[in-house]
Amino acid sequence: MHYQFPAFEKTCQSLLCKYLTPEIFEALKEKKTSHGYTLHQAINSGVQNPDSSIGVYAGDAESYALFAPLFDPIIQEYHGFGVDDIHQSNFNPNDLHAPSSSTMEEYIVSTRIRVGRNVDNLPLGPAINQAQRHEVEMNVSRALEALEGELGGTYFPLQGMSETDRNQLIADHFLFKAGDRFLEAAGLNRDWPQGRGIFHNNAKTFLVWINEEDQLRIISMQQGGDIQAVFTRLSHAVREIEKSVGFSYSEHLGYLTSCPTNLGTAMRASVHIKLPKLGHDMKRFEAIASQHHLQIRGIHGEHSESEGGIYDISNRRRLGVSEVQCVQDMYDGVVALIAAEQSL
Ligand code: ADP
Ligand code: ILO
Repeated sequence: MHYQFPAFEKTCQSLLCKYLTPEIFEALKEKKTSHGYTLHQAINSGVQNPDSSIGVYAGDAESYALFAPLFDPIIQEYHGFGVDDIHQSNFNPNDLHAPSSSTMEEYIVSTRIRVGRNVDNLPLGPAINQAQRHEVEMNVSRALEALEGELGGTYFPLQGMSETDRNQLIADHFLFKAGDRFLEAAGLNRDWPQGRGIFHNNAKTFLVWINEEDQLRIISMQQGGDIQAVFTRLSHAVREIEKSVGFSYSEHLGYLTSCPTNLGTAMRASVHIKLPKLGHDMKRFEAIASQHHLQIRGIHGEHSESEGGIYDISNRRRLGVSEVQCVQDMYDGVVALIAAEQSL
């Protein structure tokens, strides 16, 4: 297929715009992974959505090597992680220091920690085909429905779910939205809603999204600010799932995910937290967040706005730092944000 160097506007801020030079484009434009994934597919989300912050997606493990001249500088800038660095994992809750307190409970509305995972030896979502997606859904939902105790629950496919139930799950922050334009352009919404769904336990404190941006998003969440308890549940759940599902992992990049921001731990540990005063001093808010490697989002997920002075605060780093460090970043930053809010 013949295609040309994309014409980015001068205002484009994405890492794709920054690092896709005409030379890199020429060197990579004819390349294809063994699953047939091309540069054109890898950059389409950022080309169609010039307001992207990153703009690229991998179609399979091989994409990270084949398109390395583009992916490596993006990974380096986002994670501060070099080509010779090795990812380290530590998912041991005993190594986390995140005690809850009455002050934290006063400010934190809810806590959620998720990790992304993809099944070994299959393409990632942007390059997966319909049959492979169904295979993931079938094998993963079967493994999940065999879990017991607190993790025991039911799988609900999106296909056949009523609009009312689906919208309620989204409104309650349990389920992903439909029609995300970044995922659409990355090829991640093909054959929607087939093969997608959500597993959860009765209490909805342990949930797994199947075949959204990653094949699994394993989630532990609950009301209030007990970050230690949420991390402990997630660590246990991941260990249990790993007994029956093999995940795609690289010594260098850790857990492989379709978006390079999620590589490594693939972990986003977040709180919904009331910070109405800091919300009126965004400069100070952002300075504290940046010092603690945190990201500020609105309360309906990425690319959404804050409501009623409540923000979604999460770790920004995920690669080259352990799972424990991701959550420790979030916890330490939240303590600092609460102190700043109290001083105003
Ligand atoms: P991801 O965490 O997978 O990157 P999003 O930012 O899109 O995804 O968030 C997914 C959903 O999880 C959204 O409905 C969001 O409001 C919800 N969510 C995230 N953090 C929390 C939290 N701490 N408490 C409750 N819901 C949360
Ligand atoms: N492709 C989008 C999102 C990047 C990071 N977030 C997620 C959900 N992967 C962008 O480049 O802004």
